[in-house]
Amino acid sequence: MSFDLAAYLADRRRAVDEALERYLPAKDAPPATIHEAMRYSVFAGGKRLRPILAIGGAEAVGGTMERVLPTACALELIHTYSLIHDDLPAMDDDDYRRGRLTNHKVFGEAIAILAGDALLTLAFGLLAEHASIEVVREVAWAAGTFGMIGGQVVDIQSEGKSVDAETLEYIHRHKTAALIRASLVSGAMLAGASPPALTAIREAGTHLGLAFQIVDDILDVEGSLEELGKTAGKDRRKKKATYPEHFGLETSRLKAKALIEDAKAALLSLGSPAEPIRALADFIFQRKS
Ligand code: GRG
Repeated sequence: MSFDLAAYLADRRRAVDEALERYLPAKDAPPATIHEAMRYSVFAGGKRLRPILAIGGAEAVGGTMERVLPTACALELIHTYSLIHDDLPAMDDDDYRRGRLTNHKVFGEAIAILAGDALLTLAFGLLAEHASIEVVREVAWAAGTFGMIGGQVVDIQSEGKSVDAETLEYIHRHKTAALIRASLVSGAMLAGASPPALTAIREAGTHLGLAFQIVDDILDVEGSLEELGKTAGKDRRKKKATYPEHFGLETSRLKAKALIEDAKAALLSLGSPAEPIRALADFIFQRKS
């Protein structure tokens, strides 16, 4: 029987949402505005891809979802903080995210900045309490200036310029791929993965992360506000460095597909427990939102 990814995603997403519900401060806990703003963006929908990858990373090496749930939630909180800040007028200046108005459109810029800061702070609090020091380090590097923030800096500095393929790959590997890889790796680390298993997971995460961002670039060209939950076509209007702009749509699709196959090949040595991540790899390529 083939693996039922839809059921797997629905089950893991429910568990992640229930845990997030527990970890986020109550909407009416004072000062209520900030807690409402945090919850507004976290519970606006979202695929929960990073937490599910953390769970899949653990399960691939014999671990359990329960052990990694707080870390999985921390990764989603960091991701949500990056979306809130990325949407600010000083950055991408977006009105829609996850199918609703962006955080600053509802709560104002000051609260949106603080909501992002608060989610990041809460995430590291959760990691400190429930993860290992190795995982805290992994996530900190992935989210920081040698990871996501570094990629965002080069992305912003490249707007309106024609960048070479190396810079484009640098942006994508850092802005997006670093946190995706850290998600898989953190789950596997907490589950006590052996060094060879961790190497395989790290390699798969590197390929998956880059493929994810290339597909994101393609969706920005081909998708709509209804499908994506955010304004489509923004990359072109903002003259962003993207794969379709640099290589064309068809070559970008081929590159993403090759990366997905590389990721699946890296996971072969882990056998059937890695089946959910292999199915997730295909999902990343086929997704429409
Ligand atoms: C502001 C520090 C800082 C970093 C911003 C990741 C990032 C860097 C910005 C997010 C904006 C963006 C569109 C990034 C490209 C790919 C990406 C992360 C898309 C959104 O991720 P999904 O599709 O979103 O997993 P959901 O809503 O499903 O969780």
